[in-house]
Order: sequence, then C-alpha cells, then structure tokens
Amino acid sequence: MKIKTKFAALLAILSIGLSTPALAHPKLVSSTPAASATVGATNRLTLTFSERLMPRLSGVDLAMTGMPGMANHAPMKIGGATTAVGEDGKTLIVTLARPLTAGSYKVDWHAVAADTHRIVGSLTFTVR
Ligand SMILES: [Cu+2]
Repeated sequence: MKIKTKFAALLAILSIGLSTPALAHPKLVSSTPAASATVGATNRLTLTFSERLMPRLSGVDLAMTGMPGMANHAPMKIGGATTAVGEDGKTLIVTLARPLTAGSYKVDWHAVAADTHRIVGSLTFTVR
C-alpha cells in the first residue's frame, strides 16, 4: 500500500513534467528595431527569443524593401552582416557593415533551439 502510494505520487510528478514541453520552439520575444517601428540610422539589429539558440543554425536575412522616392523597389538583400548570439544565449545580434540608409526593411529570421526544429518568422521596420 505504501509503495503503491509512492508510485502514484511519482507518476503524478512525471505527468506534470511531461505536460510542460521541455523542448519548446523559439518564439521571438522582442527586437530592436521593434517590429513595425521607425528608427534612426542603425547598423545593429537584435532579436531576442524565448529559448536558447543553436548559434550556427540561427540567423537572419535582411532586405531593403523600399526607398523614399522610389516606387516598386525590388527587395534588395543587405549583405556583409555578422551575426553573434548574446551572453543570454537567446539573442541574435546582427552587426551590419554600415548603417542602414532611409527606407523600409524586412528581416526574415530563422531560429533553432535544442529540439533542432527550424522555426522561421519575419518583421519589418523603417529607417527614417
Ligand atoms: Cu520543434
């Protein structure tokens, strides 16, 4: 009887543990520039996720999608960026070769955490 009670308690503890996923997918928590924000010239983007990232499998593609005075601007990839993961293990820090000029931009991010599933998302912002 005593052993059965202990076993039941152990099962209860295990089922609580299983109901919260140990390996959650990374969600974007915040970014600079923030999604849809208008900011001054910057050469740095940060994206903070809910989970620790696998650095080699996580990153961003940045494209300029619009420029003042230019209609039908085709998305232009911004190269020359270096990406690092911050000390928290959850923040992608993207440093660009030069500050972004005025226009609209789209960030396509990909993030891989411990379960190795590639999660993707995007955000846009404007440089004034
Ligand atoms: Cu997954």
